[in-house]
Amino acid sequence: MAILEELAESIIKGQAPAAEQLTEKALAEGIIPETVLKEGLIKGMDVVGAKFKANEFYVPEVLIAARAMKSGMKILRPRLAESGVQPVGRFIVGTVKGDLHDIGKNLVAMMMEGAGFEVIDMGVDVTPEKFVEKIKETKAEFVGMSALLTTTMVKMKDTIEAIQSSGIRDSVKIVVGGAPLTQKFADEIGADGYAPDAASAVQVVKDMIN
Ligand code: B1M
Repeated sequence: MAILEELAESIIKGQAPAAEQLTEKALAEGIIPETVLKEGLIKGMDVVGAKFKANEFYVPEVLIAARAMKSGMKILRPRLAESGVQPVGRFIVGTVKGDLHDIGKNLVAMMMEGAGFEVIDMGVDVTPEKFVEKIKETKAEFVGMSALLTTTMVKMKDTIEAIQSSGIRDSVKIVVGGAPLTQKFADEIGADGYAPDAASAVQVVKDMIN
């Protein structure tokens, strides 16, 4: 299936128009949507994630690749829905209360989408109550929190406590990340996982599934 290799390559190179056309072409050739997703789009984003982790790609390359993936997903999403393909999992992500930094959080969201998750992006300045409401509403299995300020990272603890006291702690796995964070801090506040970068966030969540 050379076309799927071409599609993966278009994601890696960040060629949005090619990604869109190749997705259409692959579907027109009769390749099932799930295969186009896994062997084309996700495969491409996997390479992007690995390159980012190895410092071969930087933030701009990842953003451009994510844009290409979105062009492909635009074509694929309705076809996936028709064919009843379930996402790998549901992942809520947001930057915590008081914090407006969203570039890292957006990278995490894009990488997770690229890995086949349904991503519910709550944006920035998300209060503990809003996280709780969204978990209840969407029944997401995973929650990701981002913080870039030493003054806002403590809000992660408040959010975990709010999730705990609303009785839904056992229904979600919580992953945290952001420049000032450490594994030690994540352990102290009772998170289930910590990821130093967006590619690792995907791996941490996948490991939780396994
Ligand atoms: Co702000 N800012 N900023 N800022 N800003 C920092 C973070 C700072 C380190 C700059 C500095 O002083 N050297 C400093 C924080 C100091 C501290 O607390 N330790 C700082 C400050 C002080 C502030 C203000 C308070 C400044 C002021 O107004 N006096 C203010 C706060 C506003 C607020 O949030 N309430 C502020 C404002 C801003 C801008 C709005 C101007 C802008 C944000 C724009 C935006 O995000 N849309 C901004 C920016 C751009 C930065 C820097 C320059 C870059 C941050 C960034 O996007 N990095 C930053 C200094 C720096 O880092 N060089 C700085 C790129 C991004 C890809 O990395 O977000 O770390 P990062 O994400 C990484 C990982 O951390 C991880 O994955 C990503 C990589 O793969 N990751 C996760 C992130 N979230 C994750 C979640 C996960 C897993 C991994 O799981 C869920």
